[in-house]
Amino acid sequence: VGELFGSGQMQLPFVLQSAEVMKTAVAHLEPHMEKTDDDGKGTIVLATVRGDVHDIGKNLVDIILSNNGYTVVNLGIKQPVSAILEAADEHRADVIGMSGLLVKSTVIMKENLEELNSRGLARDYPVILGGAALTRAYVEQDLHEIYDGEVRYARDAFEGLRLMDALIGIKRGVPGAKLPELKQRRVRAATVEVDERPEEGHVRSDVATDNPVPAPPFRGTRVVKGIQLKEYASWLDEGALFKGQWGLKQARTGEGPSYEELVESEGRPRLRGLLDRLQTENLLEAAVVYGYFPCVSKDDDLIVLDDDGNERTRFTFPRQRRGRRLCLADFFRPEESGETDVVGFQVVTVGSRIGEETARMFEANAYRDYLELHGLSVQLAEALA
Ligand code: B12
Repeated sequence: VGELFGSGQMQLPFVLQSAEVMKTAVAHLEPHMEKTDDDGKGTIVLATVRGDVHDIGKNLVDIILSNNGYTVVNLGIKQPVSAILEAADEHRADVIGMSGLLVKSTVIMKENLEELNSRGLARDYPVILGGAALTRAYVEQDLHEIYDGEVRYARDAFEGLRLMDALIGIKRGVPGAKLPELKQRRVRAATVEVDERPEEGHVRSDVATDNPVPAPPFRGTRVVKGIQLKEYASWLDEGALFKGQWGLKQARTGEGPSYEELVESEGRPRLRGLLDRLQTENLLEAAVVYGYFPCVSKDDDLIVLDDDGNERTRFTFPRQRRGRRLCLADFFRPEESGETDVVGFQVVTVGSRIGEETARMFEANAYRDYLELHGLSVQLAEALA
């Protein structure tokens, strides 16, 4: 099984299934094995950083590392650096792993590394960083430069495992243990020309301001509950589900089943099974709040008004720094036009029961079901939207 994990050519769903088998087998054997005094293979403290709630990726890392014999202290989401460091100290961690999917989290990770520096802990804790907003160059060049210890990027849980093996190997003096070469940027970041916004005044894009303001069907909000799965299931994006969430893809070697074959043999049958289950076990509580509000724009802001024309709330959007310099605010009538525009908002949910069910699956080591049901619920929320 270890070979399968390491190869990086395995399909994620099957890797998770193997992990389930391994965990069950170990749980069965453990009572019959002799206890030893050694500290185990190594310990990692894992956390999603402050302000970030994404935990699926981190939980996969937990599954893969713990099934390969590492002790994983999984702190959960939105963890401030102080909590991470306390846990690292308490559990005498060998490595710290931080996860984050928001662009904002890449900045938090940098601050966390600076905090480790300033507490003089950098030499004690090598750090592995992961999450879709990071790039290898940002971690292995920019962050590596500022961190006084070792910091590495893991594209996925398998790379995390290889790094963990290398870091622990080095720490324990295993012959031949070494980290892979650092990635160097081919082009220096500083040479990229950025067309900075002029200092004086504000640049609006060329988006038309004279198209007719649409008449909303109503003003204010409406709540819709009791929406049946069949009303939105047809909007499910299968590609996003199978590729993005479930990790179905052809092996990198080009051998084995193609993506299309996997969709037929694994994807669709399991999708049908899960959709049936969602129905019969009544796990979905789809609901929507939507509404239309008066608004105007000012520079990069969209100002949402109440019925008396007073500011209710305001969103500030980023503006392109090049080209047409578009900004979402430009698509609404400017305040100085004297006219009022209309904006529509929607919030959707598939309810909290499904979250409780996926949490139960993770606890029960049903990893493949956990990943698939979670991914499906995310894509069903998208479909509902
Ligand atoms: C599911 C999801 C959610 C779920 C999260 C549920 C949960 N329990 O995790 C919910 C609905 C709650 C959510 C909320 C939000 N989300 Co969201 N979400 C996603 C989505 C669709 C999938 C993420 C995911 O689970 N991927 C699957 C896992 C397996 O992949 P992964 O996390 O990258 O992990 C792998 C590797 O990166 C690596 N890895 C990751 N961490 C680590 C750590 C270590 C140590 C190692 C070794 C490896 C490693 O290994 C993992 C497995 O191989 C992404 C879009 C996308 N397709 O990526 C958006 C996305 C991440 N979300 C986004 C946003 C904006 C939000 C919200 C702010 C939305 C909002 N306006 O409220 C909130 C965030 C609130 C907050 N404060 O964090 C944006 C981020 C944009 C940005 N650039 O900042 C994305 C990219 C969507 C988009 N295109 O706009 N989200």
